[in-house]
Amino acid sequence: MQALLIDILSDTPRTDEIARPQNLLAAMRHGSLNGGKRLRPFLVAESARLLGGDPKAALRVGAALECIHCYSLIHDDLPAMDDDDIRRGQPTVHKAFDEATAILAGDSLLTYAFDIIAAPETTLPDRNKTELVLALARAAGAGGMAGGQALDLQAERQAPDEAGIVTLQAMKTGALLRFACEAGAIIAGSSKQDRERLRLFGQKIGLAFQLADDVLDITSDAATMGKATGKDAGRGKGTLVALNGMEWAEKRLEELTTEAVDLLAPYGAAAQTLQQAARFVANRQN
Ligand code: GRG
Repeated sequence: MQALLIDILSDTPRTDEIARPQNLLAAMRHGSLNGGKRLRPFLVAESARLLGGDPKAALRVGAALECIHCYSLIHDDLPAMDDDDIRRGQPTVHKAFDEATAILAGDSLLTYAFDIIAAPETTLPDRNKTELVLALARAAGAGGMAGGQALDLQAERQAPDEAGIVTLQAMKTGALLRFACEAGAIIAGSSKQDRERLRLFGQKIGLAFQLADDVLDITSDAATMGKATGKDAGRGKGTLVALNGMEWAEKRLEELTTEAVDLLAPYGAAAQTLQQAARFVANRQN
């Protein structure tokens, strides 16, 4: 993954590109090559492997998804959004460069994601590529992650109820994780039933991921997380943990993990790694 991203973000312009400004590329590298768990590409690779999809294509789709994830972090850290100085234990992109460069680095990573999938090096049938582009656009756009971020900003002015928080989180964090798992089925050209199963698995993981994040915001520290903690309470932000308490959150995390693991039971031992990933998401420490 790292080698592929380094190659994609090289200074050398590709066919039909005019030039690659070095400062912009450096900012994109800063925001995408400096650490990170690479959870989303891992889920793409593993869900594709489970269903017999091409591993090289899965790696490229994983890289595309990671570019979108990194763009979202760069923009989320901007003063107009979450206003953070540290991400992945490093200065955020607007701190290491400047705000305008951080905006453009995010824009360019977002755009590269679709370049990576559409490029001839992603050796999948056109039909599968189109489905991937459509599913990723919907996961990242106004009806997915970006829309979730808009609802999150709105929530600072008017606290949503529990259903509102679940919707916001399913969009802001869940949509990309759901896509990560569904992408494996699209890459493999799987049946509707397999695709739906992986999509549901991704949905459970998405809910668990955000719930764990809300717990860690209270229980962890900046050194472990590589970013500021205690921000939700500081802003009086309505999270499911704030609403229902820590004991409820721990029980809900267990429920979601069991539901996710059970969804993959029909695949037997071949699904073990994805099932472990579901446990990791709920029990992660950063
Ligand atoms: C700006 C359009 C736009 C969207 C921002 C992703 C996001 C939406 C905001 C990030 C805020 C946040 C901390 C959300 C909690 C869940 C989350 C996405 C955490 C970071 O993901 P990890 O833990 O990060 O997978 P690494 O660094 O490991 O890749």
